[in-house]
Amino acid sequence: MKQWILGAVALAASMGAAAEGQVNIICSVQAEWCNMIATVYTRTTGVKVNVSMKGSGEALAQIIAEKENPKTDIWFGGTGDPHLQAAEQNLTLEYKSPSLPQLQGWAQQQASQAGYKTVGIYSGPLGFGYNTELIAKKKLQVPKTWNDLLNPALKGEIQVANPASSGTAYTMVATLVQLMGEEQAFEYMKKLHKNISQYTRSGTGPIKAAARGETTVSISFIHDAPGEKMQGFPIETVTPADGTGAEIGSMSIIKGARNLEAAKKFYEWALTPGAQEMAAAARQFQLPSNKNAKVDPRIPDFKKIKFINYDYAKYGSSAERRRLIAKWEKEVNSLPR
Ligand code: S7P
Repeated sequence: MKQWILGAVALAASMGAAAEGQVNIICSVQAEWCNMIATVYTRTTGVKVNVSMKGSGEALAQIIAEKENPKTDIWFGGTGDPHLQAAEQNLTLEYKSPSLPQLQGWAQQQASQAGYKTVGIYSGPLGFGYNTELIAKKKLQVPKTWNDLLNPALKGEIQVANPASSGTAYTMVATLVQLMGEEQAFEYMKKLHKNISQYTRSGTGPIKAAARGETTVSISFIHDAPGEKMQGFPIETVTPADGTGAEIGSMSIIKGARNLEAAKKFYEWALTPGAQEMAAAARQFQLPSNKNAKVDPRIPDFKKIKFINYDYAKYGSSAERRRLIAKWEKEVNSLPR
C-alpha cells in the first residue's frame, strides 16, 4: 500500500497541484479511504485536509446544524439520498465540474437532478452479508431472496441499520417500497422485524458484525465485504435474486464553504481516475464513477445483479424520506419482537 501511495503522490504532483491552505471535509466512507485521500492530497498539494468521519445520515444532520455557520467545505461520500436532500434544502453549492463528461451516466444524472449541487463518485449494490462459519454451524440456508430473510429459523440472526440514522438502511426501505409496492413492503418489514436482533446506528455496522460472528446475516452494501474478507473474516455476500437497489455515493461542496477555492480543487481531484482508484487501495470496493478509473476485480459485477429501476429523485426528496422513515418508526420499529 505504501508503494501505491507513492505512485498516487507522483500522479497528483504531475497534475501540478501545488497550493497551500486547508480544506475541511466530512468523510462518509470508511476510515482507511478517508485517511488515504487526506494523506495523499496533503502530501501532493500542501493543502491541509481536516477530516471528520460520519455516516451519511449523521453527516446530513451535522450539515443542517451548521447551516448558519458552516464549518465544512466538502462532504465526501455517503449514500446519495441525503446529498440530494442537502441540495434540495440549499445547503450545498451548485458547481458544474468540467470533468462531468468523464463520469458514468448515473453519476452525471445524480448531478443534473440536483441542479449540480452534488455529483456521483461511486456506486454500490445493496444485498446480504453472511458469516459462512455461523451459517454452517447453525445449519441455516443462505438467503437468496428478500423473502428468504423471513424464514423463522433466522429469528434474531439478522442485523440492519436504523433508517432514521443510516443512509444504507434508508436505501433498503426505498428499495423494498419500489420492489414490492408500499403496502406490501411495510407488511414485509413488519415480518422481517421479528428476525432482526438489532438496528444499528451506522450502515456499515451490520456487515462488520457478521464478519466478526456477532450476527449471522446482515443487510448491507456488498462492496463492504471484500475488505472484511481481506482481514481474514469468514464473510460472503449475495444480492437478492428478486431485485435490489444501489446507492450512488456522492460528493457535495457546502454552501458558504470558508475555503471555497480549495474545496473546488479538492473536488476536481476527487473526480480523477487516480483519486478514485484509491478506494480499492484502501480496501473499499465501490464502483468508481470516472469511466477511466480501473475497476478492481473485487468490485461487485453489476452485470450479474438484478437491479430495480431506482427512482433517485423521488426517494432522495426530503418529504418522501421523512414520510417513509416516520412510517417505519410508527409501523415497524414500535412493534415488539
Ligand atoms: O463503507 C462505505 C459505505 O458503505 O458507507 C457509506 C455510508 O457512510 C453509509 O452511511 P450510513 O451509516 O448512513 O448508512 C456508503 O456510502 C459507503 O458505500
